[in-house]
Amino acid sequence: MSEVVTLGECLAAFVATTPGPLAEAVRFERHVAGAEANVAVGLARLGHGAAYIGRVGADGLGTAIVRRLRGEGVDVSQLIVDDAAPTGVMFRERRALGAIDVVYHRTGSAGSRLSAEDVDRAADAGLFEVARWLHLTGITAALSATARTAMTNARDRARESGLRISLDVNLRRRLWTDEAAAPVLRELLEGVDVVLGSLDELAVLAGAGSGTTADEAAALAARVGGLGPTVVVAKLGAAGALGWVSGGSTVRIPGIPVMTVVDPVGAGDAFCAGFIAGLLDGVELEAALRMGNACGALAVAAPGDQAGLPDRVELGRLLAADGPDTLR
Ligand code: KDG
Repeated sequence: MSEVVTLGECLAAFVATTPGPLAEAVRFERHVAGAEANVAVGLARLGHGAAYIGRVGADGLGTAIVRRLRGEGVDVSQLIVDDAAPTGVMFRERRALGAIDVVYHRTGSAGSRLSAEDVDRAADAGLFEVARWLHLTGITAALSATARTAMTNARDRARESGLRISLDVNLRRRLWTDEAAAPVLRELLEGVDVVLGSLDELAVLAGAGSGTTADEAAALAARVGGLGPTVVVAKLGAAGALGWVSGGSTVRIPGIPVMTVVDPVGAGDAFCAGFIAGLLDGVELEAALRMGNACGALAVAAPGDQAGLPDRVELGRLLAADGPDTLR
């Protein structure tokens, strides 16, 4: 049985093989994507078993997702194959410069049909009794009304069972606006222990204006902390990360220089996996931030969301080169 439970939508991601705008992309590689699934795979590679609650379609893409997650050691016993809707799909361009655009085909997908009953079934199977951690992301809340109730049900069950809960804000502006997302995510925060996000995401959550700089990250994290969580992490990308703990102390760690960024998408999920693994290991906040940072750096150095997620040996090597040894 798994230490971590997560839920969401896993997608088949068709990623352009060459850099340039999507309009010019003619060749694509198929990857498995989905923020929560990326975190589950990252945790499994680091030796912390994860169970994934979700739905895929009864089609080849759904089969590919199930095989991939199972092959990574993720518990897919609660990943339902739903023959009433297709597996969600995304197309993603590659860019050497500027923001990366995606096109989703996921409205009405199997993944968006995730429901509170799916979480009930997972709970009946004992998932929440043995786990120590629940990881959620804002993406699931944007999928559908039923997916949102699945999240609140999972959060409430996790609280009842004494699990720690993390929420990665993960705003997806192709799914909803900041104005629509902010109140929903704030409501979901109740009972969440750890909130993670980029500066712009934390600003939306806190109702702060845009344009926060890395130097203002501590004040922004404290504002989010005022909404209830005991730990807030600002993911600063190449500039590293900042952690805030209730009571007001903060830790800032620098980024790890990456010579060639192959594919930046999924770095935030890799960070979450490394950070949560650190807290489950029982290391201090700074060491957990370093683990998250190193996982993010390794993820951007490989194509797709999951290929670069490190195992303990790879992570240990990078951390040994980067700073204090945080290996178990
Ligand atoms: O964090 C990476 C995710 O954005 C990607 O895997 C796809 O989950 C995804 C989404 O909904 O955009």
